[in-house]
Amino acid sequence: MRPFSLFLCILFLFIPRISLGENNDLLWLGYHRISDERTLEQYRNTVSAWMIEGDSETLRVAGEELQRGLDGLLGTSVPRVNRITRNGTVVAGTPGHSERIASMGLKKRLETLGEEGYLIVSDSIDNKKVLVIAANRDIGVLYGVFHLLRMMQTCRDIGRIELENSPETDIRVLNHWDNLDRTVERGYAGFSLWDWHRLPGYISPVYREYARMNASVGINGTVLNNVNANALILTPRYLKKVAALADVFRPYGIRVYLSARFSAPVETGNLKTADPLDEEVRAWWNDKAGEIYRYIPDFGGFLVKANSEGQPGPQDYGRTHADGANMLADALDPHGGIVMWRAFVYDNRVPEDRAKQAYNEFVPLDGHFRDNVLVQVKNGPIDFQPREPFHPLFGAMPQTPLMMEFQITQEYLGFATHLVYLGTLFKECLDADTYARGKGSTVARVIDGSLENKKISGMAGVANTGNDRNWTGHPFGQANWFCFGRLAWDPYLDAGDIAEEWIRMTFGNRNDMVYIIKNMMMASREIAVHYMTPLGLHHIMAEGHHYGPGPWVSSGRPDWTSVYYHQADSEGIGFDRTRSGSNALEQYHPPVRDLYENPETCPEEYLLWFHHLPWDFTMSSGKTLWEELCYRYYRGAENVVWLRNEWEKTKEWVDRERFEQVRMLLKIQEKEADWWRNACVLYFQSVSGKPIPEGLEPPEHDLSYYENLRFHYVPGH
Ligand code: GCW
Repeated sequence: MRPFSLFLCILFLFIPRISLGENNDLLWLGYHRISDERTLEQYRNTVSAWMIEGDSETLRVAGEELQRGLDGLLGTSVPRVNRITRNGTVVAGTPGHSERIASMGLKKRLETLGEEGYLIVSDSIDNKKVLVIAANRDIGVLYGVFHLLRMMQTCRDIGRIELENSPETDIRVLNHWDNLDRTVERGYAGFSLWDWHRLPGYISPVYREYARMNASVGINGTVLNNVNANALILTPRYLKKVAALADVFRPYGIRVYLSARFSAPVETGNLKTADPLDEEVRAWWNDKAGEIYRYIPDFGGFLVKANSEGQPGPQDYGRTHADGANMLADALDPHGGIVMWRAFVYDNRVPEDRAKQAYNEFVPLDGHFRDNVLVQVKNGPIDFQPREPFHPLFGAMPQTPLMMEFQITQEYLGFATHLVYLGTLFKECLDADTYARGKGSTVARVIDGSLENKKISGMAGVANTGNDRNWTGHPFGQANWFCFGRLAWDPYLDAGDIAEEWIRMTFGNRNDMVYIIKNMMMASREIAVHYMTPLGLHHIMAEGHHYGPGPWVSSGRPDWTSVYYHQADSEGIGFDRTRSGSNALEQYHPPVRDLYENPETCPEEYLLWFHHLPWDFTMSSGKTLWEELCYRYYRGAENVVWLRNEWEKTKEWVDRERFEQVRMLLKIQEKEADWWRNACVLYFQSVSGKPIPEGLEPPEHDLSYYENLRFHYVPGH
């Protein structure tokens, strides 16, 4: 060996073996050794061995997870045992497969926990202290394992555990807007995770990791393809690929669903019509369902976008959304499948405020859907804006299970470039009181079915994943995926607590670091609202790709322009949705309606959503509306500088790779926040004719500069 090569070899031996990007890849399941020695000591005394009783694929992965988690967190190999000979053995299983667990007198408690629930209790068996994870089904055991590991990852006391847990909703799904060519509509983290070309022969290890991550936060389903659907997904060639994915996901309790294109019988079945009342069409869907279940015996069902933004649907044949949904529901019902029918419908040929149209279409259909149909409603009445009031359909369809649709991918919140924690956005909606059945009728209670005693319930999140090595593009995008899962499982959790869990699991448990990052996350959404759409403004982004501001957009389909939504002129600004305007407020129950109807009592964050007001309207701060608008834009942009400064403080604690990534992204975010502020303030000034208040730094360029910016190949479009 040449001396230089020898030197390189020796050098290599001394280089620490960290693979680049490893922390990013592992997401929140890095299981790094507990750094606090006292906690470590306590954990090592409490957990010294583990056993899983019974045998199934799910129990096998639960065992693998325990092994991986405990070894990592405790920094030592924790043995699997089959007898309890020492204190600190974790015993996991179901009474069905474990006599030990069956004899523990947990039956009554387990009865209330359903198929997916579990309990974790400290107990003793044969005079030895044990930690028992018990569930009715294997999947509950896996969820219990993840719960115990999460407690350890977040340094919780595990000395004496006594807890029961089960999900509040039944269907907890990601919606992938992934196309068959691997592009992702509104995706900002690379290409689709699904390698359709090489499936089913090649099973990427990513699929299993994806399932693990989802299971760790309680997600139990995935809709693989875009709601703007390609009918090919329902053909045998693709069903084989779908089946291969379903096989990988199954042990983790993840069911596969598909977006169905309503016109598939015409496009791939050679029928002349897709009319849902036509016998041949109905027979085609029945056969299709049978075929799908031959490939995927536990197939979940269909998600459908119909008669929306150009997609085909039952209205093409003079039928209703219920006719369409019920036809598919009938086809799936014998196999146990469900239909998630989207309420995101609006039509520019309908001379009505877009915000009112879904309610107008769907409320009359309440009570007309089959039992296995859920109507999937976006959180707000327009479209995933930085801030929207809750959708009035929540609380208006007592006989229909309504599923929540949140958007995890940040289409309107800075793509995968801006640090925006969505926990606060999700919670704002879930906690909102619809007053449908008097005070306390929160959106969360509509969604989990408890308000009207629904038999089925669910929550969907439009995924932010892609084949970027960190899965979500922005390292903090991971928190939004995590948070969605936690809230789908339990919509009553606190956004701050979830943020804190994620930080601890992802970056470690140093309290000073956790404190800083949590504050950043908790403030981040409001900051973005300020520099993008303060005071209830909405839908003023650039056309089509939605990258950056576009308050001037005024040509083309009116309900796709900005001027339609902000209605700014020399007199004032805002969309009048009170009685004197579109009266969208009539769709809300009286206490909400009355509160919002009056600009003096309407929360300022929704002011311009519901009111058109003069520029000199006096705000609670004493400033005029014009001044307040300007101040908010400036405050939003300034606060991004604050975010950057806060992040700098974490430098010594966060690993270098992620620290640098976030640092670079925050720099871009700062520039883009300034861009939003400048473009919007200048544009609104051009209509209000008012001066930018003194003390606020004048924008760098003039309005025409911002209006003329053009971008090519914007992602996600
Ligand atoms: O938010 C809008 C998006 C479209 C999307 C549509 C929908 C999948 O701009 O890209 O289409 O909503 O939710 O159907």
